[in-house]
Amino acid sequence: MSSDINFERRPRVMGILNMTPDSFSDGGRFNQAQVAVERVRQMIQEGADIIDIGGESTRPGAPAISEEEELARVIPVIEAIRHDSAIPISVDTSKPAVMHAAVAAGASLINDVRALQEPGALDMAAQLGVPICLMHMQGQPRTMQANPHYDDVVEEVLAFLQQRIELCQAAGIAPARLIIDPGFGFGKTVQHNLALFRYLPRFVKTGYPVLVGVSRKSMIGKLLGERPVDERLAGSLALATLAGWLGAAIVRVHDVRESVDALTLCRAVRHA
Ligand code: PT1
Repeated sequence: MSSDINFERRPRVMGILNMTPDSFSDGGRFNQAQVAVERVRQMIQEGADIIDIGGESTRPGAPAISEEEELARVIPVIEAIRHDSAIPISVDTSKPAVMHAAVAAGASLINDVRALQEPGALDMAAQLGVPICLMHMQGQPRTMQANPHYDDVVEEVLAFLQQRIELCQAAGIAPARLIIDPGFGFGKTVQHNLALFRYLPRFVKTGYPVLVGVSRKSMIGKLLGERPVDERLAGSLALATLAGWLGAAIVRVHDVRESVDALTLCRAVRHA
């Protein structure tokens, strides 16, 4: 578990595929799957290493959705992508039934923003045998930005992830299957997010691969003076580059081509 190992290759780029209604205004599940397959083809061409598919919006203020709705949003899309290409698929879910159906449909990574805390999730993940990303969140998406509080955000997030890792091991999940994520924007102020970013090496030093998701997030908007979401590319690339420099193993992004370029240059300097 050497922390230097993450500098050997450029970080993997995880391309985001949102199957939430805010990203698809028009109805029709078949049409949505077709559009999704096209978008995935494009991200593959741009150099994506993994595609992350989520049906539950977890951005601040987003409401919970039912299992039925989440299954209907993601499973046909995973099937369509699996039929079209061999790209590794990650499923962004906290629900055991969605994890099960997604892996059966061809997903090979579980990305859980609730770190397997939902009833049945830990046992389901153990049983499915795929890698798992454990993310930290304070609260729930709908209310998490109301009043985030920590005495020491870095220590508390690290301790939470260590505790989840231990519970995973007790449930029979091998450490080699685990990825950790500080959860940028999930119940955190801008100052909390910056502290976590600054101390990313503490997470890297655990030896677990670290996933960083900051693409287009409101912390970038706030740090640039309330910049709207469609004007956050340069900010997103700056943070993707820094994440690579600090040892992140996976960077979760909307803008795949630009992020691959940034991380390729980051690696070139790292190796000079
Ligand atoms: C993430 C992540 C995720 N982020 C992982 N999965 C989202 N592993 C979804 C904002 O402040 O960072 N890591 N799945 C998206 N969630 C958010 C949160 C989107 C905050 C936007 C914001 O703008």
